[in-house]
Amino acid sequence: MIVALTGGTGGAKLVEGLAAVVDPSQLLIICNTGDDCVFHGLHVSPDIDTITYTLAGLSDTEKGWGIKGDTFAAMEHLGRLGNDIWFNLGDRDLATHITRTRLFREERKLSEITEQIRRALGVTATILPMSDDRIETRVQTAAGEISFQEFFVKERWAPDVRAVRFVGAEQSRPAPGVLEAIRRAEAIIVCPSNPITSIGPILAVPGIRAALEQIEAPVVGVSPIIGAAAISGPAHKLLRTAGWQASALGVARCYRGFLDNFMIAAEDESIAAEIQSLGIETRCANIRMTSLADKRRLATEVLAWATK
Ligand code: FO1
Repeated sequence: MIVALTGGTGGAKLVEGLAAVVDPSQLLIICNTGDDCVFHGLHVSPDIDTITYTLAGLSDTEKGWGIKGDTFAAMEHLGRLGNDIWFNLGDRDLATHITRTRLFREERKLSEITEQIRRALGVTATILPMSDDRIETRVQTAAGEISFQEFFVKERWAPDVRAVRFVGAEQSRPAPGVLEAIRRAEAIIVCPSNPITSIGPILAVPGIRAALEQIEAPVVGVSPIIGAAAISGPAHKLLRTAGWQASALGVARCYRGFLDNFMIAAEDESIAAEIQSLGIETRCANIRMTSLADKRRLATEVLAWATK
């Protein structure tokens, strides 16, 4: 089983490539849920939905989230009725959140709900939330503490960030199957997601980081940063806030202890030796993924390295 840790749009691109080059029944995705939020009374799990839609071939790969071709009639009318509509929920996407919210009311766990929805959409790969417990990423800015989505979407990640915290992580437990999947994996892929707000919450669930450190199987990461800037989103900003250098070297130091191999951008060749000196095998590649061919190529390179 190939196990991938992911969150956000960057991770979903590599997952799409992995699913195109391995038998999806041999792929298990552990998803960040720190971005989860409640809008209009509905529970939204953005990173789980992005992965589910991606693997179902439904995702809007242009935007990187939601369902391709979705309409926003409900959003428009919600706005007309005076609701906040800065978080765009498409009409088909709303069906997912309505279903998830109903199942939560019927006291189902997030992992069970995720399984039911991915099976309904014909997804063969296994998708696990990092935890069934509620964990909320909160971002502290000069204007006070806001939710991750208020920071990322409403404020377009413009505010300076003083700190990020994962409320509920300390008391949380890995979702059923997460630790077993890590222990039995042939290889673990850390996708090019935001190290602080996508991979960080996964590592903050007690037991997950230790499991990654203990396993024999290789843990192979792909850098989400080229030079000093994230390929997409605020990773460079949040790395600095957390005291790490905003570079592939900073990410390597952040993952030190469980990362065995690190694929970085060809543009970052000058820091490869320094990452290597951390005891992390380092390779340079073209890590940009704009086409499906890019995603397949990078996934093939990562898997060849992870399963050699
Ligand atoms: N991102 C945006 O930039 N604007 C949006 O309006 C937006 C809506 C949205 C709805 C459902 C969903 O699953 C994701 C959505 N996202 C939106 C992306 C989301 O903020 C990110 O995917 C993650 O939370 C960041 O990793």
